[in-house]
Amino acid sequence: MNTETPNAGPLNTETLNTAQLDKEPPERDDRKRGFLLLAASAIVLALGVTTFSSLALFSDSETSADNTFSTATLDLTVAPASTAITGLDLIPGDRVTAPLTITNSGSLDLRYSMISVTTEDVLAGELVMTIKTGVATCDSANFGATGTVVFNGVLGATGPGVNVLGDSAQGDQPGDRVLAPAANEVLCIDVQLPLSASNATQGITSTATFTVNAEQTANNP
Ligand SMILES: [Ca+2]
Repeated sequence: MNTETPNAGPLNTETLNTAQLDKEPPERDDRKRGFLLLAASAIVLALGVTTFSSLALFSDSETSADNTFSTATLDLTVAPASTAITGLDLIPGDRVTAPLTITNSGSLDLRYSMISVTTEDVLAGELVMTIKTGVATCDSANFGATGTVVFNGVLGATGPGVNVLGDSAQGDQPGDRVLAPAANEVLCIDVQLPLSASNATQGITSTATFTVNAEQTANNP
């Protein structure tokens, strides 16, 4: 028994130390419980957030469809396209009269101008051309009775020609004429070789080309 006595101390000491380790002070127990409660709360909170995000979010979606864009057309028609007016073997005092119809065949307002270019300048410079709109009957006998004069001058000239109606330069110039979509107007053209024509005009042939230029009126001052 005595031989075991010297070991009793260390054994007891070890037992005591173990007991001390297992039994923590009351304050530390409280802190541990608090920590565990916090951790559990955090887990519950995290689970709660996850559940809320995946199951309880309302949403909605709507559309605005058929947003279409297209462009208009600018299209001018001149009729007849050739030999609108012809005067052959003229002598001083003769005149010829015929209509030329301008039609807006496109889908937007347009303004147009007209240039006359001839194949020579001598006869073209002595032939007198008068253009009217609103003539009830477009022939030589009735030309003077109705309508409004929109041009009075020579038949034309070699290139670049003569501005008969308005100006083909971009924009609105005096004499430019406006036509709405599907609208048309008849230009009644009267050409005469005046009694005062010079002898130099004998035996000459002059051919005129009337070129009509159109442009949009909107966004084009
Ligand atoms: Ca113009």
